[in-house]
Amino acid sequence: MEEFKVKFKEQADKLGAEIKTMLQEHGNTVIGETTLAQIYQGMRGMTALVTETSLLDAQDGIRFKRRSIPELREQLPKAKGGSEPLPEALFYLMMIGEIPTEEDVENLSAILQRRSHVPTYVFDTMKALPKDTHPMTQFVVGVMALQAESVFAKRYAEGFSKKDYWEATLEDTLNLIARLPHIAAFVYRRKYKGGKAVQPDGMLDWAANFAHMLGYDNEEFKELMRLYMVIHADHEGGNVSAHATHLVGSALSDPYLSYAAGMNGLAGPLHGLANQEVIKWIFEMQKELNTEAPTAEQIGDYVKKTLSEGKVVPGYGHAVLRQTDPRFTAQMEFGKKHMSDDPLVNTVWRIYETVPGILQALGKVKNPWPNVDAHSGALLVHYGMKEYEYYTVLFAVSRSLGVLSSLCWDRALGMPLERPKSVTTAAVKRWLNKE
Ligand code: FAM
Repeated sequence: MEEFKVKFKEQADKLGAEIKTMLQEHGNTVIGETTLAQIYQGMRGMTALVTETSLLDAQDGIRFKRRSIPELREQLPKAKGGSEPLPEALFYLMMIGEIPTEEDVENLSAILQRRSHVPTYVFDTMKALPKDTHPMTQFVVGVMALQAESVFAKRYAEGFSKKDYWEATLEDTLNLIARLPHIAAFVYRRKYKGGKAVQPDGMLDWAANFAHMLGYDNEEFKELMRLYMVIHADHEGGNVSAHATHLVGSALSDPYLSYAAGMNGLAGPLHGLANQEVIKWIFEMQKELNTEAPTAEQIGDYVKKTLSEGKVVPGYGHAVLRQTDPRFTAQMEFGKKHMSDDPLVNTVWRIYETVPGILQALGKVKNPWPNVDAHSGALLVHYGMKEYEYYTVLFAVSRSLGVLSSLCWDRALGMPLERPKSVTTAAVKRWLNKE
């Protein structure tokens, strides 16, 4: 068995034993209360899930095994000559719980390289779709076609022991993560570059090879992809894509089915699709105002117009965060380092100076600050990737690292079927003696 798998199993067994003891001693401890409002309002603030990979703090943002985004950028191994963290290293951290050595990361990159072949029938299935189909739909169809390769589904059909679920889940996870950049690049090249594929380069790390297959060989773009794949990977367990993956996985649907379910959620405009909405909104503003660099006053008027039309300002607000998202800040730092005079990037920064005050003044928006999606598009456009409908696919490739490592933890810890209780409003009225 690969050393990576052995190490993960050791960690999982240790944690599993701790949880067992904890539940024996404290299983009846009350950890919170639920109000009527919470069950009608998207379960905000209701603690109801366990996710081992990351934890979100409303003020400090996301932490992966206690490491913040700035700490990850500093501590995770980098590519040779690069200064951004390697996403393989983050995956290792989420699975093993410690910062990997350079050698650990090289081994993991090699494991992924070996597993990266995508069968032709997957591409043929995707080719059957009209080219103008949304990139997220093409991507998820590719993932679903690949489901035929699931080791978990095959072993389950043959009949296998519960104690081996984790290994088949990890097999599928590694295979899927290895193959996703190929499926994603195929969507991009097919839809926007006349179908001309770029062959993978086995010498490159996972994110750099993805950039290469997309057709971007600029070293800075590769660095951007490494950063992008790290910061979008996970955001604890309650967000739509993580929760959907976990929920579907709890039915013992294999990792392909579970991940595809999560990515259908990521494709929603209030979640991952917001990154395409942001750049679309900025392009429309530039067009309407007939300038590449609108002033703060012009931006303010445009924001008010957006709100008066009953629309949200994309890239601003968050269900949990109550501060500027550190993932936004990391991208801003990348922008300052590599493209400080880019007009579009400067517009993103001017929007940042303008929007929070306006949203705050509405009195109802709980978080007026930017989230991860407010910045990502402008960086991509700088390197020539203007096809904003594609952006959520990049997010999806990155999100695989978090939601699939979580799924491995679910299976290794023997997490059960998720089945919360629901009620009708008539039942609620009876509780309240209104009927
Ligand atoms: N622009 C205008 N109004 C906003 C707003 C924004 N950016 N963010 C929140 N509001 C409104 C919201 O529509 C609601 O209004 P009503 O009461 O009239 O329905 C009110 O403020 C209270 O909402 P909230 O409690 O502050 O936010 P929620 O927790 O319900 O929703 C978001 C959170 C992210 C869905 C919401 O802030 C939003 O729609 N933002 C814009 C879309 C976006 O950027 N999504 C990406 C989220 C990102 F982190 C990700 O998943 N990738």
